[in-house]
Amino acid sequence: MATLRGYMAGGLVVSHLSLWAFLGCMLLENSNVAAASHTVNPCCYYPCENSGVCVRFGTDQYQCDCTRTGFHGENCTVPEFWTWIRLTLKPNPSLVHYLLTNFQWFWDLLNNTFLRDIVMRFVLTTRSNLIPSPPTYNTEYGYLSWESYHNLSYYTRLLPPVPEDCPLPMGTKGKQILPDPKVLARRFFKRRTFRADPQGTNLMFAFMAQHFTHQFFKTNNKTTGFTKALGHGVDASNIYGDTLERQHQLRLHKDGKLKYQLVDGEVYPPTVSYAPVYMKYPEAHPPEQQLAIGHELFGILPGLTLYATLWLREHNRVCDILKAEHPTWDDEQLFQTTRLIIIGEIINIIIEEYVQHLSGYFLNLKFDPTLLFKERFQYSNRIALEFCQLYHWHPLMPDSFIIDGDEVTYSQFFYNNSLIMHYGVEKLVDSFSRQVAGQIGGGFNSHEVVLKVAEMTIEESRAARIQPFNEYRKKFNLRPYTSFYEFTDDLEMAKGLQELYGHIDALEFYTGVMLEKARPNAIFGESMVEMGAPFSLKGLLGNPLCSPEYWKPSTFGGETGLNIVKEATLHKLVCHNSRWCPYVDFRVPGKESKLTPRKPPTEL
Ligand code: ISF
Repeated sequence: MATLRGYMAGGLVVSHLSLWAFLGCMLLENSNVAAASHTVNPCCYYPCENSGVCVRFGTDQYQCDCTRTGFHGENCTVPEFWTWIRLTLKPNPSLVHYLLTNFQWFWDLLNNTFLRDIVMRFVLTTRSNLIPSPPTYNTEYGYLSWESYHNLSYYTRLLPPVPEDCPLPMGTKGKQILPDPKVLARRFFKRRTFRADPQGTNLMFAFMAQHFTHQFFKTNNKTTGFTKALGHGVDASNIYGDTLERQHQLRLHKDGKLKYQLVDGEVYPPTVSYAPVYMKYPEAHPPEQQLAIGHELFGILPGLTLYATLWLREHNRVCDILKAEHPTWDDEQLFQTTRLIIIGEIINIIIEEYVQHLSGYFLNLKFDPTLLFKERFQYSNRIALEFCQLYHWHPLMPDSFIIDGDEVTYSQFFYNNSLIMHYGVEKLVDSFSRQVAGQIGGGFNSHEVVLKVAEMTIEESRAARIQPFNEYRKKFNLRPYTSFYEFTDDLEMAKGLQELYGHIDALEFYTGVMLEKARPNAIFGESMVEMGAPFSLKGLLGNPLCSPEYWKPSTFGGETGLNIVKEATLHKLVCHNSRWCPYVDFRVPGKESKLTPRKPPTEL
């Protein structure tokens, strides 16, 4: 806690703040807005820096708890000696990013030495250390509470909500009324002409992003801040269902396998008549065309059904392999062990290919849980509302879909499983891998059909009282922006945002991460990576499978199973489960990774 002297000095700051609060109230009264009291909650000023915790005392006083922040002083602004040394030596994130995305010759050398492990360990620990574990706040509790820790139905929160009694929606800066989400979406999010992602991200990536993240982002739309995905991480509930009941409906109960149907000799997810689970389809949709999948929404897009089909085939393929080695195992053990292998495969593909692509790094990322065995690291994870907000990447969606040379519009695409059966897995993978996705960051790139989602995300952030973008910049060790002109290079946008928000410190979180200028030749801006990567890596490595207790051959039924996990690739996922092997990658041809291929295709 701050010292007595610190606290007294804090009192001085408080009275200073109170004057402004008083003026604020006058203004409020003049503009006929009801104010709860004449003293403003001092925590509305976000006075505590460097992750200090603001606690209100009395009515107009506060204390910053700087414990273990490495700082002291009333607002946790004075670095301790070692903190000062660390900060002085620490390169800024833009420089680190520049180094990691340039000097290929250097990384090519490093990737083949023990230094790769050291750098990878450093990435994992520094990123994960930014995520509190055990988790802290949630939408209901802006202070630590047992309820918040214990109740898994909440998304956690990295920063507490803006206090209810603040004079302005974002605290003490900006306008009385936040901009209309519709206006924000139409003016700054809406696509003018399609802007391809400069990193060459394709639709295979876009659908993977959606398929993968929907296992842990299942917002309960009835109340803000709640989730239906109680696994809080990579649990493959998008494949196996998020309840035991659903899982049992999807299982064949023979040899550990999942139910399936054969169409022209090809394996596809079963119909809902055969595996009776709830799937969201338009009312008139005939049951024999409704496919039963782990996630109830995955019938919406054939890209998601495609991944559901691939994972279904992979699950049943692994069951056969396990059964051959363990003829005595019952259905349950084959199922459970296969599920662990599938989860391991997912984590591997996500780290070594998906995140590798997203990062644009020349450092060869490595999925190796043993890297953390000597580190202080908690094997647990709680999904945060901020992570969910960040991951709304709808600008990835193209204007239309080009499948085997045919142009397919959105209305022809939605709920249309016949596309999968008509073209087959191979042609879909090939087409999605060849079609470039939209750039996520920088604004003006959301297709009309997904524009509503941006609006809803902004509405959610308001209902949840998410703190301003600049507060999150500080939380993730980034310098807060001082103006909209620094935040974006687009003058029209800077001017518009200034007009609507009134102050850069009142800019909202989601608007901020999406509209921030993208890094040169990158898919999005600095904040998306610096804020998203910690959540992402903590979620992947915090999985129980990566813990010393689980990460051993026996967990996966022996060396064979462990090797399937260790050697999983997107290429194998597709080519082990299709008649012929299409072009498959997370980026369009011509933008292939300049890194040495992970596993040569000949190994298949
Ligand atoms: S997810 C995400 C970034 C933003 C969101 I939302 C990642 O998954 C990601 C994770 C790690 C990295 C990049 C992207 C790299 C390795 C890094 O840590 O810088």
